Amino acid sequence: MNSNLILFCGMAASAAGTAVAAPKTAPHKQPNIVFIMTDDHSYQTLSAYDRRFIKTPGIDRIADEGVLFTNSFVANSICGPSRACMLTGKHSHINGFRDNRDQFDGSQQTFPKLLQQVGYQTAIIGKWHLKSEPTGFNFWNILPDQGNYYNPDFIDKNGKKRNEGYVTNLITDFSIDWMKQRDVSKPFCLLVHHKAVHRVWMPETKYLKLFKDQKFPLPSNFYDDYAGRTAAGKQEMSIIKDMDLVYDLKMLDKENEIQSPYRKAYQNGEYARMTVEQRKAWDVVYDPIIEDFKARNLSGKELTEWKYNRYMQDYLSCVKSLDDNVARLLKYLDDNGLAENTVVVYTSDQGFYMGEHGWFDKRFMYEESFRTPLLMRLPKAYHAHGKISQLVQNIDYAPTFLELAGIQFPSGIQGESLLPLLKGEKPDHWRKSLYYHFYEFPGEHAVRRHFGIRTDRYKLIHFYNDCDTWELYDLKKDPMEMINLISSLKYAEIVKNLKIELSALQEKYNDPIRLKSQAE
Ligand code: SGN
Ligand code: CA
Repeated sequence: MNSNLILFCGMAASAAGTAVAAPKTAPHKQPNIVFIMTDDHSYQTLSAYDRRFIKTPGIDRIADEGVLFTNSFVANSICGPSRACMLTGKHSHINGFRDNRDQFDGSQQTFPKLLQQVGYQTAIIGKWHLKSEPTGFNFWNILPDQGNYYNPDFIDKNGKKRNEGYVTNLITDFSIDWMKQRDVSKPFCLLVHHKAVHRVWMPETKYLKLFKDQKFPLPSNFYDDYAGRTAAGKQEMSIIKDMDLVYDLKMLDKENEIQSPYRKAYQNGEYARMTVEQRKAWDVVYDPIIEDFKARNLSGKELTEWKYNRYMQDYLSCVKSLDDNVARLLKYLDDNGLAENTVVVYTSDQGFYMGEHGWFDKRFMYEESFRTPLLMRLPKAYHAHGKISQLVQNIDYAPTFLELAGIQFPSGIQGESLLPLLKGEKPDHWRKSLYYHFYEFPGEHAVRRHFGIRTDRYKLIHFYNDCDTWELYDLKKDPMEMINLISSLKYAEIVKNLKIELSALQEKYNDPIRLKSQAE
């Protein structure tokens, strides 16, 4: 076991945190909640945050008419764990779902269950990825595991059924269908949880050509050499090394000349799911790209940059369908008199690398995957508009939804209600630092286990398990996190104080894995 850690085995997973009193007078009747979450949607590809790559007017509308959180983060940057944090308002070591191989304990308290107790109708449609059957929902219709882009299977209480169509459209169709048949006398909470934009980024046929001829600028740190960052050098999520020509980039040549260990996985997987018509539309666009790619016989830097571009083209096309569908959902709320009393939330289960550090995927506590988009449109009674810059985390959603519904939420929830921020207040006591813990190692993409703390300016990370390293970043001077300052004498005092604060967070959140002493 790593010398920097003490494992408090058997420590009760009792929850830290304080109960928050219910608002004395509810500002209005219980609002409906539409909680839209996408999978792996980077803030870099959402124009409310970043206008370099794509315009997303459908999603941006939520922030234009509401608020945009500019410092929104997750607690553990990977799918299942993120979802468990959101449902419970608790960190992974408390809700028990540390990595994607775990199974969610559905008997525990979640915000949908608590909403049901005060009369809400609850539903989840789309990606679930928590293995156990959903609990706390009056209706659920979920994708098995990761789900598929084309003609996906969905599972509801009656079993599994294949549905013809594109997954992002289907999830929206089913969500609207559910709203149509709900009991209109009750408030509702609907979780619209998309599969897109998860690997392997299969665009909808109508958008196959959208970015076909577009070139995207490489991030400034694309050719990172990982100097001074051991764990970053050991990952397996590099566009150069790990992004597969056939599986990820769709170069399934008929002549079977492009070598790939994952050829069959793509051919018998997503590609095989298409109908004859869909595949025809697909091949009409991809066959010439494949032909051109083979003719150019690229290597070295040229091949790398071709791969980056190809990745961006498919990823962004999937974002386009998401944007259309968010616009469609908002229109349904408008057309049915629901816009005024419905909280609309848009987020992703984590951020994603668009080539920063040379990567795709997530997991690291570095900014691109630690951050996640968060946009909210509020009922009339909440006055905040524009940008909210306080540090917020996905464990905050559960207490926020509960407080919006007028529930005095039970102690044990570790997140903070965002309500004061949504009312336009600037509370002095707001958190000054965030805690993060990632566990999935050994595992796909080989990101080492780590925990850390982030303040508005600094980030301290400790990698452990088969790695024993510390990293410090001064985010003001080095926003791309290229210079590890852990050994810099100039920062020694900052490191000392951050370690003290990190220890305090581990104690506050009751993490059984802790620093042995603050002095380390
Ligand atoms: C799959 C992907 C990985 C991805 C994990 C977790 N491989 O295993 O690239 O990191 O999901 O993603 S794939 O070959 O199946 O596409 S998560 O968002 O569900 O956590
Ligand atoms: Ca994800």
